[in-house]
Amino acid sequence: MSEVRNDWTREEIAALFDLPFMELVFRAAEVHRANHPHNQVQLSTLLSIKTGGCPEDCGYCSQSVKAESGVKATKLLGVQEVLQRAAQARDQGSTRFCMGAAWRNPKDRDMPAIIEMVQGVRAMGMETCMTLGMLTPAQADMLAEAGLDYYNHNIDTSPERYGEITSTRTMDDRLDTLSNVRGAGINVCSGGIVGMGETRADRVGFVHTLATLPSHPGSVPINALVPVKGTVLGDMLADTPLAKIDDIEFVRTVAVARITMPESMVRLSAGRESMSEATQALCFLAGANSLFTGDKLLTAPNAGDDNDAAMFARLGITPMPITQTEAEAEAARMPRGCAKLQAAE
Ligand code: SAM
Ligand code: DTB
Ligand code: SF4
Repeated sequence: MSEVRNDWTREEIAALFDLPFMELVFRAAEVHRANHPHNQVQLSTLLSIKTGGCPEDCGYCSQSVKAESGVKATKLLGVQEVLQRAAQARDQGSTRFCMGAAWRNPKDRDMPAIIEMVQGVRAMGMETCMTLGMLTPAQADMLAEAGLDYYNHNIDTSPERYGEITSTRTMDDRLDTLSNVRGAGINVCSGGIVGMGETRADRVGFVHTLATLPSHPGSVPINALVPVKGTVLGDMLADTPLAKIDDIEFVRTVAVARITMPESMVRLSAGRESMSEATQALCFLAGANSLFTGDKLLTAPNAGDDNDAAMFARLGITPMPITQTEAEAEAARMPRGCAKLQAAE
């Protein structure tokens, strides 16, 4: 097992990024093998339970009201429809069901339906995850009470760059919600996006922010920007193709996340649809051990189950059974009273 540290410095993280590529990947693979079954990858499935019309202005997102992406706003899906989709995902081998809503924050009137969704999906034997925007401590407590396993809330980029990507909230707002989630005893899922035209220093600051949280997120999604026409960043990338992140730098980011957060699940998230199988294989070698299944993310296309099954067969990867991920979740979860006490300090 590797030592779990929360006192990483930016200099240490920058030095990891600077390592010769083979050395970096080798070290990341060592950390991966010491902490996880290295030929297994966790399968999670995403469902957009409320799409589009979001009042926030995240420059990458097709669901912002500010984007001219053609994504239509919908109402919150009904509980039965969500449960049906979860059952399909479970039957296809997925062990975690992540429900996403294009909200700045959930309204109290939405909470009863959200709670029913969590309870229903959990009753099917899947791990539950929600991503609904900012949460108050009381809302986080309600979700914990319902049995929610994970809450996804990404920090997206470095603290320095955050204001250029989103202006309707701050990085501190994001960190406050993460603290409310931790305080309620729910496991944190937090990561971000690379390939938004950021610098290496921003990627260092991004990983540093995650790796120095009071406890490492149980899951760390690393998204490669899906450039969507009509969004600020999608259009910027279309005009300046050189800003696109190169595959080796993407793998470096995965490797540094693995080394600095040895026990976390590192999820290869958005962007796989346009990523070669060879690059994905390098990411798995560098410690990525989770991905999203299916042919759709929230609004953007994903690799698709058939392609993934073929890739797993070629690479000798098997889906991670839930017993493994549940055991890790339990290990990562603090007793609720203890978490509340710590949050109150
Ligand atoms: N509204 C909630 C929120 O912002 O937390 C939940 C949904 S939001 C779509 C979840 C995450 O998806 C974002 O934080 C971002 O990291 C990622 N994401 C959104 N659009 C993306 C894109 N075009 N490419 C890559 N990642 C994206
Ligand atoms: C995360 O980090 N990536 C997922 C999940 N958490 C919610 C979302 C990816 C969204 C990709 C763009 C889209 O589908 O609109
Ligand atoms: Fe809204 Fe989330 Fe998209 Fe930002 S990332 S615009 S908060 S749905």
